[in-house]
Amino acid sequence: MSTPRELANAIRALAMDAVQRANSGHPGAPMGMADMAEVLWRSVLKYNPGNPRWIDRDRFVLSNGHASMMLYAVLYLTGYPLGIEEIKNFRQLGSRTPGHPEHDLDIGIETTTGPLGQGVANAVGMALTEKLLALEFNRPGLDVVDHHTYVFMGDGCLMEGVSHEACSFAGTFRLGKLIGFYDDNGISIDGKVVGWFDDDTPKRFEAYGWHVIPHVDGEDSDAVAEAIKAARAETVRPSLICCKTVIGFGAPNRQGTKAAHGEALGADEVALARKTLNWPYPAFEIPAPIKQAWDHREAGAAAEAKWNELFARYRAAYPQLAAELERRMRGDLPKTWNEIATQARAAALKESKPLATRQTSQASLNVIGPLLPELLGGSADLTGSNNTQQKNTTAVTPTDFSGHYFHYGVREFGMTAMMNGMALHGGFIPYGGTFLVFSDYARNAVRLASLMRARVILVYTHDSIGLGEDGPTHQPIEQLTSLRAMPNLSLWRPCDALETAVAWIAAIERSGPTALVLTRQALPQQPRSAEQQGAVRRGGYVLIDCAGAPEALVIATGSEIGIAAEAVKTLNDRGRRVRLVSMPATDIFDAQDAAYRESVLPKAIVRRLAVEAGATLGWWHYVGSQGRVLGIDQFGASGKASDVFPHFGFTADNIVKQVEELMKN
Ligand SMILES: Cc1ncc(C[n+]2csc(CCOP(=O)(O)OP(=O)(O)O)c2C)c(N)n1
Repeated sequence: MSTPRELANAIRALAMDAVQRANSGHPGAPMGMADMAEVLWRSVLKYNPGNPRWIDRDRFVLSNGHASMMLYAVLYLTGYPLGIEEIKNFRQLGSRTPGHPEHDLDIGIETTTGPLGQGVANAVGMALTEKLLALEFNRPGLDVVDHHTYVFMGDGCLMEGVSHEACSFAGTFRLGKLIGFYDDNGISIDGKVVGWFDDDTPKRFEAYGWHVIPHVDGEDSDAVAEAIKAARAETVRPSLICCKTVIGFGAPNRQGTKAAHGEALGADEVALARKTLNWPYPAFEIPAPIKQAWDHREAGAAAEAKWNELFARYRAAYPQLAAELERRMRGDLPKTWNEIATQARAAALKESKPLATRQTSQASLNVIGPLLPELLGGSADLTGSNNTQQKNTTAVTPTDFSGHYFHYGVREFGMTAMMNGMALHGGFIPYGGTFLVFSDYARNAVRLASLMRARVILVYTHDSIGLGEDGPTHQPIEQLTSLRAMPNLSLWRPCDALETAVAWIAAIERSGPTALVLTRQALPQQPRSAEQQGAVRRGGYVLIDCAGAPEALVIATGSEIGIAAEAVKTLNDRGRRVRLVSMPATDIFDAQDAAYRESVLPKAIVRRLAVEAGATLGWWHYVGSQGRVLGIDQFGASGKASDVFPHFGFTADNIVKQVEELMKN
């Protein structure tokens, strides 16, 4: 029978061979963590390679994603549909084995990792979701939601601030089924970390309220197994297992050095490592007994069959709950969704008073939320400003998980990365609020949500200089443009209640992230025909038209629609023919067919003015070389919104003037 070390060496061999063949990649961490992985995947983890979507599987996150070859090796060895050809194609264009793991559930990859620290936060989000779903769906003797979340992290993850945000949160919220492994090898890219990372990590995690198991020899599978046993026995606090490992373990001249971190070992060193590890097999060849010992297909299918039997009993006793859990985990909206959306639109259409879009957003939430239990909100300590808490909900607290809202604390990045984990786990559509200007703090998590097409909803209020007295530190300028530049992210900047409701509906229906950019200050409600109401969903539409062919176009979004409408009416009263286009979601407008886009923005009309209280950069594309943009390419100013807007030229009079100047050309 193969020893645990031999089995772990299969990971080491695949990692060093794949990196060698690609002549690119990170052999060191996979070689150092191979024994930990062997114990976890062969003796602990609950999974079925034949069904990577099994809802009660344990979740595994490789936060130190540069160690991707460890994960690919394990997925191949245990029998996921990831063949040896894919291992040989490591890092090649079009392979399933890219440089860093990319969310790919068909082969068991739960989340995209590589940007260090975020995997830890994803794992916290997953563990949080498991705890919420268990409370909501489990019934006595029928624990159909009952799994752990495991995460591997390295020095890099722990140096990153986001690990602090997420791990502090996990400790406070007592996520007892979260188990982290710290790959404590003392090395990062620049060398020995002691020169820049000398924290007492066990003490740090104890201070967070974690259960810490320090000083485990990560290359001793018995010690690792013991530690995992202790971690699983702790049900209240999350656990951190601190594993001392040797980076590049087995490569005699490279192990323990920074040279093992991020480059191929070289043919000679690979040959020497084969000797050291007593692994005499050719590259990419795993002897049958070792492959067999790793193969988890049968055991995994049996584990799932056992759960299926439990779930059948659950379904018999609670048919509705069973169907609901399955629906939620599939991410399908309820059958009643169209009616819910209709209600939200109808409620918005009833509004007549000026309201901030953060208020109309709250109003939409109050309609949709009670009918859509998976919609789970929170805010990074700006609940009263973001208007994110649905009426009649209470917040989840560390000791009471029956609530339906999260106070994430002042942790924009952690919140967003945790929401990614929640969305990926399945069962919830998370949304979270902060000020638009602080989206920058969270930005890389927004980027990963976009890369993974995770359904998270980012509620960004205080969307411009219109927030007033808090001044330039809080007034976003370039954020709209920079978020719009992000592939796969949808962004809405609604101008009133109807556009806000439509934005929420679009966000909920979308498979991917959406940012809702909302005002602090009140905005008037715009009148619309039934056709215009329907066109809001197209991201850009004619809000005010003139009699006859327009001579000029004004394109505006959000809070600038009010003054633009006033200006266009004035111009048309003066006998001009000017059209106003409302463009709440440029990405959605851009995705419309050419005929529709032409009908809204006819090419023949070259006199165009875009109006938005933000950077002008993105608007030239819409106004062309003969157009103008009324925007802001400098930082804002502290003062009353009613003073700051005119200060930067945002008045109906100035729009009239700008259009008249355009007309002179
Ligand atoms: C946010 C982020 N910053 C920088 C990097 C580049 N990077 C990749 S690995 C690494 C060092 C990580 O050190 P450690 O976690 O100790 O990994 P090990 O050396 O053990 O493989 C860095 C800086 C990254 N992937 N993500």
